Amino acid sequence: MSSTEEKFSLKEVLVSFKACLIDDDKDVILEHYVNGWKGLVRFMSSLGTIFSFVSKDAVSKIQIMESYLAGPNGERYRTLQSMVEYELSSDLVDLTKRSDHTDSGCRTLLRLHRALRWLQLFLEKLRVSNEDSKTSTLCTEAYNDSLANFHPWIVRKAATVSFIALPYRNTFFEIMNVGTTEEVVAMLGESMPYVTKVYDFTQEVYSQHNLLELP
Ligand code: 1Q0
Repeated sequence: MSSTEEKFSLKEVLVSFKACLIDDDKDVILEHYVNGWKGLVRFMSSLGTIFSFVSKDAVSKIQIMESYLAGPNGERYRTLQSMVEYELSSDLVDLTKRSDHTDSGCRTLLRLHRALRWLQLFLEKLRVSNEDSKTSTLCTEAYNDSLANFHPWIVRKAATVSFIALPYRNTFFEIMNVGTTEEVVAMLGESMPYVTKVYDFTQEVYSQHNLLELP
């Protein structure tokens, strides 16, 4: 294990979502947003190969976003607002049916954005849970109230079956590498408001531009 992996803690990942917010919480820096997701996927990998079908999809979406960020128009992808303005004004988004721009930044980020809602619900449930709470139940409830609404039956089935393999709450908290249960709860209480702000702001921008149903 490398030294960076040893130090890996969920707190550092959630801090990326704090670093996202600029201009009085009126914009989101995409580089930090993507880094937050990279950290989350790394965390998910430590839960075992059962989630590899999830991480594969998440990694491919992260890579799409990274290629835009590092590409010739990278500056246009610096923030959420600049990406939306650039892609819409340059006709780079398939609005009703996937055709010429199957992997626009807008549709790719929308998938991550929907997953962020799951994360928000799941972590909040974990924060207020007690020792007897089952992580698989919390995760399933969070999923059913968010991402599941956008997934076909077969994906929902695969996802809910994989949740059964989630470790107990204590093990989960240990993997987070934050400290005692009290410290985990405090850390979640401190960082979740930033995740919520990022989620709410993204939702607002997508809603304003009618982008919430991108194919
Ligand atoms: C901790 C357990 C992880 C459970 C992850 C829950 C999400 C289930 C999602 C199932 C996704 C199935 C794969 C494919 C889906 C795609 O069809 C779909 C749509 O994309 P497209 O291109 O076909 O239109 N993709 C998505 O919906 C994106 C899904 C991304 C999910 C990313 C999840 C990353 C998870 C990180 C785990 C963080 C753990 C947090 C720490 C917990 C602390 C205790």
